[in-house]
Amino acid sequence: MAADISTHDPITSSYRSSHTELQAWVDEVAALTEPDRIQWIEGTDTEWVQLTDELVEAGTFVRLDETKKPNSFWCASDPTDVARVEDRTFICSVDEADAGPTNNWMAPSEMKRIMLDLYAGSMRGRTMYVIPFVMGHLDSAHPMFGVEITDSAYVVASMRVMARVGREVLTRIEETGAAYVPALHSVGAPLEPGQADVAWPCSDTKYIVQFPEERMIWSYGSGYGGNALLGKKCYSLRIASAMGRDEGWMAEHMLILKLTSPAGDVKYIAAAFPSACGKTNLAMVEPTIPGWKVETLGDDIAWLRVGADGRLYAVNPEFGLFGVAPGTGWDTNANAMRTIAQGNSVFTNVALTDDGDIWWEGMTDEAPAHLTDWKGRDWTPDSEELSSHPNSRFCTPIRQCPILADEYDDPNGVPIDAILFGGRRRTTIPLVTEARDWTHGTFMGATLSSETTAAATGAVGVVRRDPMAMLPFIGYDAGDYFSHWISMAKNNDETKFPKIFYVNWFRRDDEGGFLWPGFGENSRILKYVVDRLEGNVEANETAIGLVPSPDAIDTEGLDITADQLAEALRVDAAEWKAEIPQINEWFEKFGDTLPTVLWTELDGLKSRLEG
Ligand code: GTP
Ligand code: SPV
Ligand code: MN
Repeated sequence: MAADISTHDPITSSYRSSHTELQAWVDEVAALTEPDRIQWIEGTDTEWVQLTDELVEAGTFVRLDETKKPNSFWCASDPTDVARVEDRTFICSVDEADAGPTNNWMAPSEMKRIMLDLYAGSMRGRTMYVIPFVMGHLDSAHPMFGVEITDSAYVVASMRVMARVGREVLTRIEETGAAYVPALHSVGAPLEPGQADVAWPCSDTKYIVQFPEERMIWSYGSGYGGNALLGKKCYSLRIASAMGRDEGWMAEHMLILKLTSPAGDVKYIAAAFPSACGKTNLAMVEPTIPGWKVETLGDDIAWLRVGADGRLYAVNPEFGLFGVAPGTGWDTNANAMRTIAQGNSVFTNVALTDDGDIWWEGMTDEAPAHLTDWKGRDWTPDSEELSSHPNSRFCTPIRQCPILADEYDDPNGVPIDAILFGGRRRTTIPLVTEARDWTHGTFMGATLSSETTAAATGAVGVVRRDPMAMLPFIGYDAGDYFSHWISMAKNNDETKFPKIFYVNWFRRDDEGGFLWPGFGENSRILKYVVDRLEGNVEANETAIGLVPSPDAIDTEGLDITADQLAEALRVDAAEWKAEIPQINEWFEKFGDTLPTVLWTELDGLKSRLEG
């Protein structure tokens, strides 16, 4: 990235780092992108006020009413920049084969040539922010540093919520000379002298690029969360999954929760569901069964390492929640409502009420009589369009979650007892199925399927394979990723590893209604999982795994008919036979990298379905 800094006027900077490599990178990016000024992010309250005041001044943020949502802001993106762009996301490994059949790939040199052109002068007229951050704990045995350079104050405000950022982190990087992931982001909307800015600058040209060997991220053209808050999906999943493969740990798209039984027994559960398929909701669930307690540890990402005792420990690398807004209400996710009620939050692409609060579909049964919709237009309950984009999000500090588990502060994380995979399927997949062992559980994860959602651009409701809910996030060949799952148990003591289950809250009846009420009632399935871990209940061997008979699920006080529950749990041989060719085709994509044991699992499934 050679650019001659001496030909430019010196750019004012709020700081110069003693870390020569870091300072050299910052200088190099500044020379390339030509910002007006450089601001190093400290993480102070004064700085938050400065940033948010500037965002209000620029028209990007609207300050909400202090009595309703203190220190909180409404924000509307450009209508074309509302979700992750999977078709513009690349894994630029040196060797194309290392990106595998599920990722977009371009040679690193080719991608750099294209992007250096785009970055040239891309920050003109803007401030370049330097955000030192750490994913996970600063005092972790393996602190995972990053530095994001961005020309978006929205990104800075959001990163301050989503990650531990600022002076303390920078000092640690400087004092220890630790490695960090350089993450470069530009919205790609330079300003000519005197040119007025827009509320949400972005570009029609978008690239979200990971260089796994260099542990480096370049993002261009989008301001949206997963494309622009580079500590999140780009680092903590795509880059971290490649690190995990090399170092013997796992980076997963999983929530982490703590479950306490009425007797006081504690279990830790991690669950991988695809984007907008219920992680945030389950992570904060209020059990409907008496005496059971859920506490939150994480709602989106888990890093899993084997501890000294051989168990798999999970840490949430994040510091905030970036949750799907629509469908979040007092009836469905009261704890998320309590979290945002404390303020200090950014709401993107939801509706604004006339009294300076926010609203979205599903927050309350009845919509307010008048709103400003996410596109800034008048909205009434008679309006044709939704008031909020289906992928609108709340960005809020996890510390405000009233049921945050104390273990959140433990840099070593919590030992996981069970892993749940889940997807959004109208048919075929039972409410809950248990894997016979880790390899079978890996097969379940590798063949996980789900209907696409608004979290990514493109068609919604199309069934696709989404292995381990990681399809858009595996930073290398997915076949190698499955091998890594298999080898995690092989290289360690599988008997100490979590049991694996596959759940589906989204199966429908003939009229299209959900067979299972979901949300708080999902606690009944958590209880069943504990009962299985403890050996309290039997499960039936079926072709696809261990499925409960209806009486193994606690339905006391639940409004569900015996037929509905049986239907939710049913293993339909015909539906599963129809699934086989799809799984076959899916596996064939991988060629040699698919672990043979997964073919063996498929053969076993086939023969059991025939039998
Ligand atoms: P990402 O943040 O995109 O990774 O998503 P997530 O997995 O955290 O999804 P989230 O919990 O935000 O849920 C997404 C949508 O699914 C929301 O609209 C929820 O209301 C809905 N949802 C969550 N749990 C359930 C459930 O048990 N049943 C039904 N029917 N819908 C659910
Ligand atoms: C997802 O899409 O899975 C999210 C939201 O959690 S984002 O951070 O935008 O990727
Ligand atoms: Mn997610």
